[in-house]
Amino acid sequence: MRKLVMTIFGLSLIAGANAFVWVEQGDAPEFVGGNTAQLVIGSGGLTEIQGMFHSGAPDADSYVIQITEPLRFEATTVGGSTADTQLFLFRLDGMGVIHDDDGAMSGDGLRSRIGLNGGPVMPANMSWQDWVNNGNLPAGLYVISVSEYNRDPQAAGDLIWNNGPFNQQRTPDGPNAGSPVDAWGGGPNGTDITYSIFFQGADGVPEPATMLAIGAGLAALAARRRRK
Ligand SMILES: [Ca+2]
Ligand SMILES: [Ca+2]
Ligand SMILES: [Ca+2]
Repeated sequence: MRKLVMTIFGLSLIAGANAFVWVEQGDAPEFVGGNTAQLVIGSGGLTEIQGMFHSGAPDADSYVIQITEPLRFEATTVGGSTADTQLFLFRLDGMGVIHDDDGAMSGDGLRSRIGLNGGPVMPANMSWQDWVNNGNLPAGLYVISVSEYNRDPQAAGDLIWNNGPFNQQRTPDGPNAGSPVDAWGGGPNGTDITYSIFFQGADGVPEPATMLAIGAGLAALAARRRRK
């Protein structure tokens, strides 16, 4: 049994040893509920997503991530793009959670920042810590979307978040704040431009195949021990 425990420990170390960067696969979709976001697969700590806004049409890119430490969670495009970005966080059911257009920290410029260092959560004007401790961001899976200003998520034909005020992270405050995202509108056709979203307190979604492989390895080990 001790050997088995050591093996499990070893496997979990291998699986969780390395923080990782996710690179957009193709063009990540615009989240409109269901499975319309790219799964960020991996474990050990998600530090960055690298992607691209594509020329020719307005582009929002959506990713499923895991928030592991809500109190210290942060996502920011500061230092990762020259574009005027926006960040939107959704629950898996499409309901808006929090959004920022232009970050609240001095020097953020037109780049975006949500989370611990994103300033008070508006319009409630609560500290990040109080807002999280009030049960607004339980650890788990979320969808994060990045877009170029002014490509915005909509519900039933109207905005989930108002366009302003800027330099604040805000919970949904638009005319359809209480409905799940079902479309995106507006935004520039733009040129190909790369972005990075930097994270803390986040991780990827464990890969089903990896989980199965580890499970199969353990099953084989257990069977071998039973034969002895
Ligand atoms: Ca893209
Ligand atoms: Ca896209
Ligand atoms: Ca912006």
